[in-house]
Amino acid sequence: MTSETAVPTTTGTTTRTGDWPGWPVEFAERYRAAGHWSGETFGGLLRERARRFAGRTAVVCGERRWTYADLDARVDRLAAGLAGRGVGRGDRVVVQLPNVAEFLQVLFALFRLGAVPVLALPAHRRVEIGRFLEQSGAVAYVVPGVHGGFDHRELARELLPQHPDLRLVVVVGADVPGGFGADAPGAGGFAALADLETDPLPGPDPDVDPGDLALLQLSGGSTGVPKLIPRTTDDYLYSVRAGAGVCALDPATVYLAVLPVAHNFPLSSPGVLGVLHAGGTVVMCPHPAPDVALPLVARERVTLAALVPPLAQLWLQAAARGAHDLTSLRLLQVGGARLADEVARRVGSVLGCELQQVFGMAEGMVAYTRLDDPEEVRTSTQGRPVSPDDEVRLVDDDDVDVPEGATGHLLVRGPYTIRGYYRAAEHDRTAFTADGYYRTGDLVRRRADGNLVVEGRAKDQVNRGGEKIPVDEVEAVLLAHPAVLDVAVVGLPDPHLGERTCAVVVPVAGAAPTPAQLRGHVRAHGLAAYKVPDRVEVVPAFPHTAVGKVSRRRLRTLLAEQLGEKPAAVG
Ligand code: OOB
Repeated sequence: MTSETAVPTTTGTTTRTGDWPGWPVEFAERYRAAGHWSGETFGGLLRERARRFAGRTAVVCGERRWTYADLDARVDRLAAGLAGRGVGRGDRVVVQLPNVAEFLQVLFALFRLGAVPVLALPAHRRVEIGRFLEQSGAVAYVVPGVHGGFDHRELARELLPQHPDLRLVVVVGADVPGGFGADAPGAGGFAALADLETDPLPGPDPDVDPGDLALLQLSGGSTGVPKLIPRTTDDYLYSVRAGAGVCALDPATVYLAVLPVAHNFPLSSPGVLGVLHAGGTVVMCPHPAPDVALPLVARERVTLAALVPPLAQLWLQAAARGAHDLTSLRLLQVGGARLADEVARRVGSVLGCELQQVFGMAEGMVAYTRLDDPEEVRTSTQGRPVSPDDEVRLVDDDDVDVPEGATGHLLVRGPYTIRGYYRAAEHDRTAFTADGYYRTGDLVRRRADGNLVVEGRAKDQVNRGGEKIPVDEVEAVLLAHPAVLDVAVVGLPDPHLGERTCAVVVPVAGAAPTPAQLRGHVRAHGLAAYKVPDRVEVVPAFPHTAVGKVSRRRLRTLLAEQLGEKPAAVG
């Protein structure tokens, strides 16, 4: 990766490299002058916190507790080991780890080297990981041994020959006693993380340019192949710092990491990075189910947690049974998908804590309800952007601003919202406006008090309880099945998940594929399990729109009628 160079573009000069567009220089200057882009680095941040909070607990994982000094020292030892294996500044490294302390060690070791983590989710499988390796040109892949019954070493073995840039596989779990990889001892011929650790490099930390890439996040995707999201140190650290401020994090904060920590919400909104920024404690939760999470809340006196709506509902049900001491909990963040107002209203009384709604995206903008907002705002809106320099527009199909209070397409621009994807210049032309706003695909209304309400979605994506499914990706896989003539994947309302997926399939003449065969086909193709359609309906033909396109809206209505359900309130 080349460091920041100024390249003239149609919008003026930007902080772009060849691989991703940065911000126009006048914006960059404004964000620096406002103090948003502070020039601080993640590696430097941990170093400073380790000095200030040396003996305080940074992370709890099972029975293991690492102080800030421990974490910092382990990060140094791993950074030295990775450097010894040739991982350096600008190198991309796909990191696919569950919620374990080593996630933070790996992340900060890469930050310290100026290398760029590509943050895969544990649920991703051959197709997704293969794509991340290819799109990023990653030199290394960090995996657990066996997690959730899946052997990641086998996947690495399969992918290695297909990706010539990939030269190092690091296995973490094999060395955690009693941990998530205990059933699969051994790194399977790859480098075990513990064996990589070595004496810290002498001399000062490598130079890291805060304008360079800090990490690559993943987009939920709606059209084509899901894209990588280039986040710089300046912009990401600002969103973390601002989020930590809005949530009033401090050294007494004990955060339970329930959602997969690689996701932007539990990572940076303000998430585990915000907690480390504040000198608090991160408690890694090995599984999101209430019977695992709630005893941890009680044991570690957790003050803060972040959930998606279906999990919030499960927590409410479990907490109502009263078996666990949840008195330490101060704040519950819920986001990633629309939280129903009636569920929102129950959080305070059942869990005995405040609710904060969070509406954000890995591409940047994050809105929060504020801690001192009236109850009505916290239970029926998704809050307002965290930065005074977040710019929000609500427009109609022709990009004309809708009247105040009306619902429109949400466009966002600001100091931590990307100006384009990684190596995807062609796609950027439609994903962003000419003046740099990101088209979120969300249908949003802004109330007179400035709070946003998410009313629906215009993008071809299903939001399955916070997990984003690009429908055309699943459709393409189903179309490859010999018995499938045509297919449309739509979201159906689901009382628990908000939405679940239904693949509507038109078979080729004479064929009669069964739902089980088609679901098995998607799974065998190597997609993450959450993308396997929840339901498959085989129909003789589709309803079409006036222009001959399949009408997803009509399909949803027909299916809902057939199933006796209300259609999902999405575009
Ligand atoms: C978060 O990030 P992503 O990138 O997985 O998904 C972004 C999309 C948004 O465009 C919107 O469609 C949906 O997820 N969404 C919500 C929501 N929060 C996200 N829809 C309705 N209500 C909400 N509260 O999901 C994400 C990133 C950072 C913080 C929080 C969530």
